Amino acid sequence: MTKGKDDTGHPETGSDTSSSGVKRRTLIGHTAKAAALAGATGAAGGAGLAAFTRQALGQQRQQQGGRPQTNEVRPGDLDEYVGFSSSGQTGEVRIIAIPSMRELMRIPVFNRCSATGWGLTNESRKILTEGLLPETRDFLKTRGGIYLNGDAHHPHMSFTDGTYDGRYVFINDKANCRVARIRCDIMKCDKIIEVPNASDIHGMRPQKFPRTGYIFANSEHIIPIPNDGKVLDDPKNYWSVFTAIDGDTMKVAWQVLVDGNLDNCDADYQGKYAFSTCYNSEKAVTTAEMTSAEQDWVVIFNIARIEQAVKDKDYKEMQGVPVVDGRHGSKYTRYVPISNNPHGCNTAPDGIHVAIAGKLSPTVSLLDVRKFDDLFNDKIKPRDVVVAEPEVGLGPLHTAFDGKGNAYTTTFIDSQMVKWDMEKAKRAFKGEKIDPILQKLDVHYQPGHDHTSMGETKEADGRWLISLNKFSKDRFLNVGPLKPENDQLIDISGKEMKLVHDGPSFAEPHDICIMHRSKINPISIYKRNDPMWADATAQAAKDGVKLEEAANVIRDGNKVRVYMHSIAPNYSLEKFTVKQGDEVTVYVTNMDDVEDLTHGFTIVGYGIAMEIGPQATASVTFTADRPGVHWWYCQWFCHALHMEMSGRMLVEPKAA
Ligand code: K7E
Ligand code: CUA
Ligand code: CA
Repeated sequence: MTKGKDDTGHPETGSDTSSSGVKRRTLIGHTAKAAALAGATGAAGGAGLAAFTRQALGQQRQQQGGRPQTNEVRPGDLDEYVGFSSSGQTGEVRIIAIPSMRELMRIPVFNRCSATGWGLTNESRKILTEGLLPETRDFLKTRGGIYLNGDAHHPHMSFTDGTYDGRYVFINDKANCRVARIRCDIMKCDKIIEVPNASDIHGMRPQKFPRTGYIFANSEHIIPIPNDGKVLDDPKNYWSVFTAIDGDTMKVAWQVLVDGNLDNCDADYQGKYAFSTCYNSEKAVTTAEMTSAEQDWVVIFNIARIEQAVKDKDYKEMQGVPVVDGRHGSKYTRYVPISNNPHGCNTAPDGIHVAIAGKLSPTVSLLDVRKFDDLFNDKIKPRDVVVAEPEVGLGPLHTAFDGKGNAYTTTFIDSQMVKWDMEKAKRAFKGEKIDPILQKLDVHYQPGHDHTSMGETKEADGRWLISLNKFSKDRFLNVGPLKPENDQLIDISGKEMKLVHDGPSFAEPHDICIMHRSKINPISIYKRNDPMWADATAQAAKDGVKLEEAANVIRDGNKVRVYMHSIAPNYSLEKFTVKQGDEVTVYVTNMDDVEDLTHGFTIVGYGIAMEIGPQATASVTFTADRPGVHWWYCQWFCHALHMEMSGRMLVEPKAA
C-alpha cells in the first residue's frame, strides 16, 4: 500500500474517506437511509445523492414552514452552491462556496502563482505560451517568455442544452487579449489562446445551445487591423471584431468585423443568435467623444448565416482567421439602437428575453429573441425587437434573473439592486399605467455585475443573488488606502430581497457564475495518464525512464534531466549533482495515492517552486548558474516529517 496521510500521523479527521470508500461526511451528515444508499452506490454516487437529498430538504423546508432559507453553514457542513469568481486584475479564477461565501480555491490562469508554480513549471508555461500569436511570442522573448498579468472578467461554465454541464469554465483576459479554459475535473487551466485581430477581449460567453460549442468573445477597443504600425492616429480605420472560438479545440473558428466597438455579449437558448453591446458607436478615442451620441447599439450576430459565409468563402483571411464583414448593411448582423453607452447583456432563463443595461441611460432595454428572425428577414425594424424599457435608476450595469419572471439590475450610481417584473415592464412599455419596479435594495457600494444561482441557465432557481460591489468603503475594518471589494449575498427566495452577507474580496472580481454543487464533480486524485504532463511522459520514455519509479539523472550534453518520485516524506533522490551552467529539468512524480496529499518542490535560492498533486507529475527547467549546495524541500505540508522532506542539488562551480 502506498504510504500516505492516513498512516502518517495526520489526525484522522483530516481524512474524508473511510476504508470502505464511503465519504465519512455522507455517513455523518445525513439520514441512515441516505448513508445506506450512498454505501451502495460508492463515494461519488453517495456525494451526488447527498447533494440531491440536501437540495430536496432545503426546498421542503422552504415550502413547509414558509421559513426563510438561511445562509448559515455550520462547521463541517457543505455549501449548496459553487461560484466561479473572476478576480479582475489579479488574473486568476476563485471558487467561492455559497451561501457561506467561503473562498475554497484559487485557480491560477493569467497570473503567476507562488504556491503552485503556475508560470514556472514546464506544464504551465506550455499552456501559457502555446496559444500565443507568433509575434507575441517574439515580443515576449526578452520579457521572460510569458505575460505576467491578466485581467479576468467573465467566468462562464460550458453548457449543454441550456444548462451547465460541468466540463469547463472559460474566462477572458481583457489585458492581453486571451481566452482561457479551466478543466472542471481537476480545476486547473488547460488551454489559453490569444485572439488575433483584437484588442482587449472583454465580453465573453459560451454558446448555451445545443452545447458549447462556441465561446463568443468581444474585442473591446477599436484598433487598426492589422495593428502593425502602418495606421496610427487615424481612428476612422480602427475596428473591432466579434470572435467565435471552438470550445473543444480552443481554436478561433471565425470572426466578424463590426462598426463601433464591442462591450459585453451573450447568446440565446436556441443556438441561432449571439449579441453584443456597443458603447462606442462614435468610433471615438476620448471619453467625451465616446459619450457624445444619443444612442449606441446592440449588434446581433446570425450564427447560421456567418457559418454559411465561412463555407462560401465570403470572408477575408486575417492572421489565419476567416473574418466576415458584419458592418452596417451586412446580412450577417443587425444593429439595434440603444441609448446611451449600454453595458450589460444578459439573456433571461425564459429563453426569450435579453436585458441590455443602459449605463448612461437609466433604462434597461428588453429584447425579444423571437423577433430576431423577422429582423434578419427585414420584416421589422431594429427597434421593433425592444419589448420593454423600464427606468430602473442611475447607472444600470448588469441584470440577473430568478427564473420566476423577475429581473435584478445593478445600478452603479444609485448603489442599488433593483428588482423588476419583466411582464409588467412589457405592459408599461405598451402604455399601461403600471410600475414594474418591485423593490430597490441598497448595496454597498457601486455594484457592477450581479448573478443569481443557476441564473444564466434555463434552470434558474431563484435562491441566491450576489452583488459584486466595486467599493467597500466603511463596510470592513480599514486596511489602508487599498480597500477590498464587497461581494454581497442577497437572499431572493422570498418576496423581498434580503441582504445577508458582506464578503470582502481582493481586486477585483467582476463577475461570478453560480451553480448548484451537483453540477460539478471534480476528482481528488489525478489519473496517471493525464495529458497535462504528456511531454514529461514522452521525454521520460525517450530516456528509458518510468516516471512512477524514477530516481534517475540523465546527462545530455549540457542538459541534465533529473527524474524523481515522491512518497511522503521522501523523494526518491536525496541529492543530484550538476555543473554550473547546465540546463536542468527536474521531473517529480507524486506517487502518493491519497486524497489531499499534495507535495511540493522548492529549490532554495533558485526561484523554483511547484505543486505536485497526488499521482501527478510536474516539471521545471532552469539554468544551474549558482554554484554550491542548494537544498530542495517540499512546501506543501504533507506528513509529520514534512520538514525533513528535502534533498540537495550540488552545483559544481565552473573551472576558473
Ligand atoms: Cu461590467 Cu468587464 Cu463584465 Cu466589470 S464588465 S462590471
Ligand atoms: Cu511532501 Cu511536504
Ligand atoms: Ca457612445
